Formats: sequence, C-alpha cells, structure tokens
Amino acid sequence: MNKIIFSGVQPSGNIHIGNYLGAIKQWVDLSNDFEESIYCIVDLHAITVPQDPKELRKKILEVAALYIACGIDPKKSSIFVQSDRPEHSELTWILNCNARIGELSRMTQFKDKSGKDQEGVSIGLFDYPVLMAADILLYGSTHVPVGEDQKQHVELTRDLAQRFNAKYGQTFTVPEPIIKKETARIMGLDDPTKKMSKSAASPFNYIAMNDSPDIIGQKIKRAVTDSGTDIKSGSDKPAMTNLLNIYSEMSGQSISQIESDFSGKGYGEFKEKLAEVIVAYLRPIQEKYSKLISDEEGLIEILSEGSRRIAPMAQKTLQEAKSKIGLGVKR
Ligand code: ATP
Ligand code: LTN
Repeated sequence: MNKIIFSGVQPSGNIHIGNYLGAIKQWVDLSNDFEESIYCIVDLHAITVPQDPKELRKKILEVAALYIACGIDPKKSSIFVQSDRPEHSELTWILNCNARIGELSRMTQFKDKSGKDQEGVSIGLFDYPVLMAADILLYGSTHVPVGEDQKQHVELTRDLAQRFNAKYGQTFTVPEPIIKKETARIMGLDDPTKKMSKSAASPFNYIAMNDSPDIIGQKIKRAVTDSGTDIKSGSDKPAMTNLLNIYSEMSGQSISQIESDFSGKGYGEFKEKLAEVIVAYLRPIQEKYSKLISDEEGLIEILSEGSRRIAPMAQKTLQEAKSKIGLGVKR
C-alpha cells in the first residue's frame, strides 16, 4: 500500500514555534519516507470563527510561504488551499450524516474553544472535526503528523472511516496519527500549563516564526520560570521542561547535555542563550520566507499546481463514496 502523508495548518493568527516543532518540522523530516505528501492550508477550518476577509487571504499566502521556507519542497509535496477543492465540503456533508452529535460533543477542542457559550458559537466550530476527517480521507492518507491536541480528531476520523466501511463496504483508508513525543505539546511561555496557541490572548504566549531577534529576546526574558534556581527539567518543573525542550530541539543538544552545561548558572544566562539559539535557528527560515512572500504570483502558481495534482485523488474517493451510498445517477 502506498504511504500517503496528509496534514494542515489554519491560516489564522501567527504561526508559532509550537506549530513548527509539533507539526511542520515533522512533515519535512518525514516527506522522504512517503510516496505522496500533501499539505493543506485549511481556510475552511479558519472560518469556523470570525475572520477578516482581507487578512484571511493574506494569511493563506503567508502559510504557503512558510511551509516552503521551513523546507517543504513543492516539487515533491503538494501544497494546496482547502477551499480550492470543493470535494472537502461535499465529503463533509456525507460524513456528517454518519457522525453523531454525542461523539462531536466530546471533542475537547470544541469544549475549550466554545467555552461557556456553546449556544452562541457557529455550527462550523462544532463540525470542525468532520471537515478534518474529510480532508484526511479524500486522499487515502495513511499517516497524519500532528501535535497532541489533534489526536482526538484523528481518532474520530478513524471511527468515521471504519463506520462508513462497515456500513457501505471498503471505501476509506483508516489513517494513523504520527505524534512526536518530545514536541507533541509545546507549552505557552506565559503559562506552561497550557499549550502554546495562535489564538492566545497575549503575544507573550508564543514565539512566532516571524518574530524579530529583539522580540524573541523580550519574549524569552519574560517567559515564566519555576520556583527554585536550577536549570533542570522534571514533572515538578513545567516551565523549565518546556524551555529546555525548545532549546534541545533547536540546538540539537540533548536535555541532559544542556542541563550539565548550565549547572550552577542562573535563569538569566540560560534565557539569553536560549534566545540566541532560537534566533539562529529561525534566521534561515525567515530569510527564505521574505523572498517567497514578495512573489505572490509564484505562490499562487504553486498552490494551483498543488490543487491540480491532487484533484483526481479527491474526485475518485468522493465519487466512490457517493455511489456506495446511492447518491446521483453517475456510475
Ligand atoms: P489555536 O491554538 O488557535 O487553535 P493552533 O496554534 O493549535 O491554533 P493550528 O493551525 O490549529 O494552530 O495547528 C496546526 C498544527 O500545529 C497542528 O498539527 C497542531 O496539533 C500543532 N500544534 C498547535 N499548537 C501546538 C503546540 N503548542 N505544540 C505542538 N504542536 C502544536
Ligand atoms: N485541525 C487541525 C488542522 C487540520 C488538519 C487537517 C491537520 C485540518 N485538517 C487534516 C491534519 C489533517 C489543527 O491543527 N487545528
């Protein structure tokens, strides 16, 4: 069986190092091991909460440029915009008719995002995981690399695929999530008990991929630390564990090596060095990004080509699902 990788990021907020370490970096590392790799810019997911139209269009191109700047090669992988392929919305409807209100009500992301106002949020926000299932299932995806927060959604995708297959006969491939333990959940700099998030109230929660060296320095300086003075990770030290994790991922050094290098040294010195490590890591990505983002036509061409390349896969799966159910008159 062909190994097909599929994943996506929403074109909303500022893409941060949590998105990068949890998802995009894995895509780059994995791309060569798969026959097909497809990376989507999930604009239909973004509109489950209000978006400014001009800003949304701008963000779509920014995410495309960032994917490529991070190392996704558009000649080897297909990069496309979700709303360019109508099959995503159409398969969502079919899956909706096989999904249950009970199982969607149990999705923790929905509970977190809707907060106390469940009656007032959009139906799209509730249905978000079904759209994600359609994204994955349309391409016969075998593997889905994501951060820990999306695991439950991939599990729902598996359930929906298995339910459909059991009812109508083998149609969908049941995908596996790929979650890298060390970077599954990068925590907020201002609150290490919650994940780093694009929609965080304060920009001091995250390091955006495009933050300048000055801003990175300020954000790391303000990052919450644990009580005590040791540069050590451990279950009683959530803040330092998170910062050491980021340091390790971006420097290539092991946590124990970093701990021993900083033994007897203070938080101030550690933070200064961590900021330098992040700045140095992001610099080449930022340089590539600024070239790419200035060529809007080039980016649009890459996205159109990506969409064209994967269209036959999506059309075939959708047609098969429709005919299994008895929809339409096409054979
Ligand atoms: P929001 O927090 O506003 O919902 P987000 O930061 O989760 O947004 P998404 O576009 O929803 O951003 O996520 C893109 C990818 O990044 C997903 O695979 C998600 O699991 C991963 N991801 C998001 N935040 C983190 C994090 N803090 N640590 C590791 N991976 C993350
Ligand atoms: N819900 C995901 C983004 C997403 C996705 C997907 C990820 C939409 N469709 C398909 C993997 C596969 C999120 O990160 N919030």
